[in-house]
Amino acid sequence: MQARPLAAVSDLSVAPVRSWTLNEVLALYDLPLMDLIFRAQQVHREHFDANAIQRSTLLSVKTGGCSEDCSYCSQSARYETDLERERLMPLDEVVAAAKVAREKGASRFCMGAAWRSPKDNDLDKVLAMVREVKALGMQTCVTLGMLKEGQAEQLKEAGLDYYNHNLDTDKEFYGQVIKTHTHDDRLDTLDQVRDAGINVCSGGIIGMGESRKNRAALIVQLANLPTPPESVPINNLVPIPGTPLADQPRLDPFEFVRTIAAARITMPSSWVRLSAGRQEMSDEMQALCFLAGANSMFYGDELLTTGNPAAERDDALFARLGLKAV
Ligand code: SAM
Ligand code: DTB
Ligand code: SF4
Repeated sequence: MQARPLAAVSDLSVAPVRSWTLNEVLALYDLPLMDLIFRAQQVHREHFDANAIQRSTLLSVKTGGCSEDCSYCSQSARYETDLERERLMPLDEVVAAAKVAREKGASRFCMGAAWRSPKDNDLDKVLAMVREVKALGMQTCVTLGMLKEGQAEQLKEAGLDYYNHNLDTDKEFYGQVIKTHTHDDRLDTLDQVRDAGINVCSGGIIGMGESRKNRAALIVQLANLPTPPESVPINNLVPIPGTPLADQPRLDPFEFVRTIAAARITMPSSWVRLSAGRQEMSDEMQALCFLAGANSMFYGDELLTTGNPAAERDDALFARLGLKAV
C-alpha cells in the first residue's frame, strides 16, 4: 500500500477502518511484546514513513486556576500545587514563541488554556492567536476545554487545523479521576470539532491507577469514534505534587509501549504522539515507543507546566536513530 502523504493536514483523510471489540484489543495487549511490536511495525510501515516523526511545540497561553477537578492536573484550582496562576498571554508573546518554535523546526504550534470551556471574549483573543500563528506558515492546534455551539466553526474560520481534547481514560474509570465533567461531555466537544471540519487530536493518560482493561477500553473508544482522531496523544502520567495522583506508583514502562502499539494497530493512519512523560524516559525507551508506532512528539523544553526534553537532546536522539522531522 502507498504511504500516506506526510503532514496531510487539511484533507481530513483518516478513514474509519473497522470497529474494534474490547476482547480484540485485550488480545493485542496479551501478545508477547516482540509479536505485538512486530505487528505494530507492519501496520506502521503500510501507512507511514517509519523514520519520520512529526513535532509539535506546546505553549500554555493561560495557566492555572481551572475550575475542574482532574486528579492529575497541576492547573486545577482545587489542589495546592506550586503553580503560579497566569492570565491569558498577550498576542505578541504568543507570536514570538511560535516564531522560535518554527525556527527550531516544529511544524505545529499547540496553544493550551486551563479552562473548563472558553468564554466568548476569551475565544476572540484565541482566534487572533490562531490567525497570526497560521500566518507564520505553521499548523495550528488549540486545547481550550469544552466548546459550546458555534465556537468550533469560529475556530475553523480562523484557520485552526487541530483541536486537542482528550478522552483521557476509559468511560468506566473516568468518574474516579474527574467529577466536574463527564466522558460524554468530552465526546460532545469532539463531535462539534469534527462537524466543523477541524482535525481531531484526542488521546489519553496512562498510569493513573487504571487497569489494563481500562487502557484497552480507552483505545477501543478512540478507534471506534465515527472517524478516528487524526492525532492520538498518549501521555504517561506526570505525577504532580499536591494533586490526588501525586503518589501514584509508576506503571511498568512496557505497559506504556503496549498502549502505543495498540493505538498504532487500531488507528493505522493516525499520528500517534509520544506525549507527556518523555522527560522521565531513557533514549532507549523512547526508541521502543517509536518502534511500537509512535510517530509524533512534543518538541521544546516545556509541555504546559512541566518539563520536556531539551530540543538539543531530541536533535541528538534523532541523529542517533536516523529519524527525520516532518
Ligand atoms: N483544559 C483543557 C482540557 O482539559 O482539555 C486543556 C488543557 S489539559 C492540561 C490537556 C491535557 O493534558 C489533558 O487532557 C491531559 O491529557 C494532559 N495532562 C494534564 N496534566 C497531565 C499530567 N500531569 N500528566 C500527563 N498528562 C497530563
Ligand atoms: C496532550 O495530550 N498532552 C499535552 C497536550 N495534549 C496539551 C499536555 C501535557 C501536559 C502535561 C502536564 C503539564 O505540563 O502540565
Ligand atoms: Fe482544567 Fe484541563 Fe487541567 Fe482538567 S486537565 S483541570 S480541564 S486544565
